[in-house]
Amino acid sequence: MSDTTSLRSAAGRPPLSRRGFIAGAGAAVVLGGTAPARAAAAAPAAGPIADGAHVPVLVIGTGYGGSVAALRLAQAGVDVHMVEMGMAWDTPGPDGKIFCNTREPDYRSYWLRTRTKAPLNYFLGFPIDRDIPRHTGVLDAEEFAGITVYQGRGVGGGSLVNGGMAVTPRRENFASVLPTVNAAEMYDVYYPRANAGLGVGTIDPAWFEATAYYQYARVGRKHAQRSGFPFVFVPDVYDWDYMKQEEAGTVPQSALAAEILYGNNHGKKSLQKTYLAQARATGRVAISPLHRVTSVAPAGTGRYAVVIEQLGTTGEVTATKTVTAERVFFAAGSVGTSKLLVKLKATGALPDLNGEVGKGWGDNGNVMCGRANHLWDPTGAKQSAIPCAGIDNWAAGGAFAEVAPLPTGIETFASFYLSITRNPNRAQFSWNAAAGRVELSWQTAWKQPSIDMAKTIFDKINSKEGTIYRTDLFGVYKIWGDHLTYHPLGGAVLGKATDNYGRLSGYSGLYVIDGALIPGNTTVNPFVTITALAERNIERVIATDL
Ligand code: FAE
Repeated sequence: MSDTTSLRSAAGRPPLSRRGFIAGAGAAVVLGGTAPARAAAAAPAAGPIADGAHVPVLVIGTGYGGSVAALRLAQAGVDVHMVEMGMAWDTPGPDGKIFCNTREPDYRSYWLRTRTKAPLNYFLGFPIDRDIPRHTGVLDAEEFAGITVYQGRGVGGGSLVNGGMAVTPRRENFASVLPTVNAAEMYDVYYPRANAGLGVGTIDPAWFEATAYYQYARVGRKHAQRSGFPFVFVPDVYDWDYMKQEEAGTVPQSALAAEILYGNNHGKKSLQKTYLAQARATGRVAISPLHRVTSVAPAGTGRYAVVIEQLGTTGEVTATKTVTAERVFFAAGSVGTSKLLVKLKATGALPDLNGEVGKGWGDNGNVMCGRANHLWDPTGAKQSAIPCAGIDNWAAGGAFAEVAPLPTGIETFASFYLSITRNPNRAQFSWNAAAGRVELSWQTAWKQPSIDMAKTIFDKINSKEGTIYRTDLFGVYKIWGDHLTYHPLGGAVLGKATDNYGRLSGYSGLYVIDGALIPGNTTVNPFVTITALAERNIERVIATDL
């Protein structure tokens, strides 16, 4: 599957590696190719995409939107090349594991940083970040002036680093999520299709009640219910049977060994195990990891020229390639797609993109906080890293709070929450020509509505329980984690920067198919909605454009 070769190295240092790639079908098959053309392409390509290659379809990014597009196009008989700036993540490091855990972040943890940037960066008032070797690690903490945006880097995108919480928004809220999309179609066809494709399941309620690893969630439930808030189980793509076996000691531990933020070695059904595995099995999908797209521009005769930088594992550019494609799908995530489109419009590569490009970006109202419980309410030294439940106060207070783990390995008496709130603020990406970079107009103060909405839950719980907020998790005497988001959405909004199916305005054959389409908020965790929308859009594109 990959040629990445790892050599043992000193602990914590990156192994020497040749650049990895995943080779599927050959590239040069005409869109909708005939059977003979297909047979000619069946031999796996011998390496990553070559300079000067022509491909029918090029997909930028291998997260949810990109994976759905690749699978459905391949099933329709179209050969696809996926270009991914992150690594393949299919080869163990010196410790025999592909990913490191949250307690011992090493060179694999962060994307091109020399110091970790943990979302929860203080403990007991002390900073916990540490030095690490610069490496193309799996989690990017991308810093803009007013917000740090966490994103997955590698084949599988955000599915490599996320909590796997697979939540379909309540139907009554859908109109606020995607106002131009037919809700009946989404709930009858595309949400079910996405949930099936992702392998979504729910925790066994009896095991939930019994296991020490969800004591923290049971404490969260008790406090929510005593204050009159609905407590709901949340589906997840983690293999719940595997987690039971982890507890029984019959398989290697993963969720129960604090593996989440920097990747999960076993039980989580990331896209590599679902959509991308199916896509590769068609023989029509090739993936080039450690390849970053920097430009897309018309090349005449209905083709686009795509400029790609090949990266080494310390981030150095080792080659620059230009390939052509008849169709290009932007699936680089909300930030990646928006940054590319804004730059390409401003610098004259794609001048006919409309003025909506870069607009309508939101943080899904993310805000974090912790509560200090009484000594008779321990949350457990053992905690599963996979969240399984939340507190739903959306209708009354504009907040849905995930009861999140704090898998430190010691008893903290802390309850920890990631709230998704109805924050109305929207930011815009713009090109700073002098600095040669794309900037985002978000301001930290714009989190205040999120804090106010989260307080509708936690002020009440604190008052009922006689407890207080933790002030030692995000700094010294700082209650709110208001500096970040895990859920970037928007920047190329459906029906504004694109038509109602993701076709970019101004350019036939260019599409957006990721979180950039969604205008800033999904009311719950976003990847099921990103996947379902991609399923809807690609079905239409295959039916009408190919
Ligand atoms: P994404 O998955 O981000 O994929 C984009 C891909 O494009 C990435 O692999 C990039 O490396 C790649 N890329 C970017 N720029 C380029 C370029 N120029 N050239 C080549 N490749 C490029 O996009 N959501 C949930 O629903 N439930 C959760 O429990 C949850 N937990 C999360 C926890 C964390 C720590 C984080 C960071 C996110 C979490 N999310 C969760 C959010 C979720 O992962 C995110 O919404 C989706 O991954 C976004 O999907 P996209 O397809 O838009």
